[in-house]
Order: sequence, then structure tokens, then C-alpha cells
Amino acid sequence: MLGSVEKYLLDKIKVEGAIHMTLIDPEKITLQQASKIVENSNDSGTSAIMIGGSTFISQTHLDDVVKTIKNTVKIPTILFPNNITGISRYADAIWFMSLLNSTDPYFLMGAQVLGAPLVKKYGLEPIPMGYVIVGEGGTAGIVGKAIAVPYNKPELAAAHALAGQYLGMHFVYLEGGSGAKDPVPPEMIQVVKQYIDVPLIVGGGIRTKEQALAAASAGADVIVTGNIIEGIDAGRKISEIVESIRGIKS
Ligand code: 1GP
Repeated sequence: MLGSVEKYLLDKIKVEGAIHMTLIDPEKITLQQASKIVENSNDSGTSAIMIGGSTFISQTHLDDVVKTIKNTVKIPTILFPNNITGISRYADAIWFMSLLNSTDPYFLMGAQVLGAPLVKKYGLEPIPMGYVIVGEGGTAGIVGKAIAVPYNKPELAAAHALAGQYLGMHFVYLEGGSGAKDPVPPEMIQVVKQYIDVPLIVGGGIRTKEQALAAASAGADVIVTGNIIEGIDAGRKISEIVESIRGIKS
């Protein structure tokens, strides 16, 4: 049985083609900023708000950020945790993820074992996702002790993604790293997409509608942007991205 958030995402991808999600890093913002950012993205057509960062976050602040976001938008809130401290009872769902190219068992299965009982206790909807760090990998790659797959080795990224699917992950995420100079190249997205049947999420360094369109045309089902919401005119930028990828079916 699929949970309601996962069903919503799958239906949206089926009907609309590639969709966009907004990533909020609670470490970087105050509550006032959170509410302003989300207000801006309210009419932008973004499909869900992901909440998570790569380093430490106070649990109280995370809870407050999630509550503020939930009071401001109707779309689902999905936790994107880097550790068990990234779990809040106030969200709708959680990417229940494993960092497939981590060299540390903690990020493959350790944190998941510690977090699973909390997910159940809080009634969060877990959405199984295989997370693969590629390219520069950014802070997520360093903190997660990943051996990042270089952009010129798309078949290796595909092998990770397929292994994730075979292990039962419902989504695969190719992560170029927040703020990456170059987003995941379309060639890598294309190769990965040929291997897997589950929806493909792509993020890291996507700043323009052209980059979003290139990723969606190559086969990304979900485009995630984080950094751009912190800039001026964020709502308009997100609308442009949403519009550019609408109707692109993989
Ligand atoms: C990071 O993929 C996301 O986890 C988003 O990256 O902040 O560069 O948009 P940006």
C-alpha cells in the first residue's frame, strides 16, 4: 500500500511529467525567512517542500521550521534527513534513504535502524529512496563519506541506481551537491534513466530554467532546487523552472 504523499507524487509525475520540489535547509534560515520563502514559492507550482541540510541542526529549530512551513503551504512537506537529528514529527513524510555510495555503514543502514522506530512513532510516511552522490558531491558527499561517482562515469551511477531499485527503493536521487558548480550532466541522467524503472530525482547546482529543462529532457522526473530560493525573486525563478519542465515525460 502506497502512502498518500508518494501516491500524490507518482500521480503528479504521470499527469504533468517532470515536477519540481523546493529544498529548504533549516540550518540556513530563521523562522521569518522560512515563512517568507515558502510564501514566495506558494504560487510557483512547486510540488512539495523538502526539508533538510547536510550538517547539524537543533531539533527544536527543525520542528519550528517544519511547523511554520506547514502553516504556510498546502503541498506536502517531506523530510530529507542527513542523520537521525533530521527527523521531525510535524512533517508529512520522510525520504527513508540510504546513501548507496557511502563507505560508512552508518549512512547505509546504521542511521536508518536508529531512525525507523521514530518514524513509526511520529506516524511519518516513509518513502524509500536510494541516494547517490555524483560529481563534486558537496557537503553531503563529505559528511556522508561517499566516494562520489565522477560525471564521466555514468554507467557507474546507473549501477548504483539499479542496485537501489533491486533493493526495493521506490525513487533514486542523483545528488550533485548543494551549490555544485555544474549540475548533473544530461548524459549521466540519460544513462541512469535507461537502467531504472523507478522515478529519478536530480538535484545540486540547478540554477536556471535551461538547466532544469536539460535535466528533465534527459529523463529526470523530479528536479530539486535549494540554493536559488535564498536569492531575490525566488518565487519567479521557481515558476520559470516549473513552467519549463511541465509536460516533459520520461
Ligand atoms: C541539494 O540537490 C539539492 O541536496 C539542491 O541543490 O542547493 O544546489 O539547488 P542546490
